[in-house]
Formats: sequence, structure tokens, C-alpha cells
Amino acid sequence: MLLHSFNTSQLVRAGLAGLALIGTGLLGACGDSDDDDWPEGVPTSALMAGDEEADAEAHPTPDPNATPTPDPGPPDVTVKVELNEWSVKSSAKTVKPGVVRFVADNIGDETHELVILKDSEELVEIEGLAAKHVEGLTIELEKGKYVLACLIVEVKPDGTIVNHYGKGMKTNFEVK
Ligand SMILES: [Cu+2]
Repeated sequence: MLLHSFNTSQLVRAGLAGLALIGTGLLGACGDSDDDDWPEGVPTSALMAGDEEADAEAHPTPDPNATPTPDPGPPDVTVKVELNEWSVKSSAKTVKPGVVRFVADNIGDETHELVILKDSEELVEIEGLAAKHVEGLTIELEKGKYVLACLIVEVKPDGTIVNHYGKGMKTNFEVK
């Protein structure tokens, strides 16, 4: 009986310690995310210097909602994709099968995303890429026809729907 209460008390204490740790973790995460916000004020000119790789490396924090994918290894080719109102332009229209690194560069004034579609199915995406920001993703692609698109659909306060894909934010991409 005594032993039982002792164990319960230990369990409760362990639980509290766990909560305390979680609290600390959350506080830490908030601090980190504040730090991550700093590039919002980076002037366009800094990014236009073309150092997109450095910018991507400065923010390696993965999106916690992203589907984990196995590391495809080093890229065979890098494709730069410019996102803008209202277009998606890739530096290459076709590549050979293999590991492709897409570097999305949002040169527009609105938040966009880069979604890689095959047969209308979403393979992978860079979500919520803020204006004047650059982010990359690497994926192994087999032969086929793909579409690079932004699928953001905004509903304005007056009810107007802005469909980025519908306004032209898509481009064909082929692996052959
Ligand atoms: Cu968009």
C-alpha cells in the first residue's frame, strides 16, 4: 500500500517534470521562430544579389507539417523556378530522370508556393513562400510529364476568390 502510493507520487512528479520540459521546449520554439522572422525585413537588393543558396541554408528548419521523404541524395540537376503574379517560370523545361533540386524564388509581392504535380497529384511542395524569399527542395523524378504550380486560393474580404493556378501560376515540366 505504501509502495503503491510512493509509485503514484513518483509518476505524478515525473509527469510534472515532463510538462515543465514541454513548457521549456515550447518557449524555446517560440524564441527560434521569432529569430526566423528576421529575414522579413531583408531588402530586395540583398536577395537579388543571387545568393539564394545561402538564404536557404540560413533557414534549414523543416516544415513540421511536411510529409517526410527519404533523402534523395545529391542533385543531378538544379532548376530555378521563379514565382510571380501570375506566372511560374522554370530555368529548364525538360531534364533527364534523376535527382532534381528545385530552387523556388518568389520574386512577386505576394506569398506563393511551389507544388510539383504529376497526373494532377501533388508529389511535393514548398508551402507559403513569402515574397522575396527563396527555398529549395530536392526530389527524385522518373520519366513523365509534370506541372510546376502555385495552388493558393485566396478569398478576399469582399468574397472575391483569387485562384493563383487559375490566373496562370503553372508551367509544364518534362522528365525524359
Ligand atoms: Cu501563388
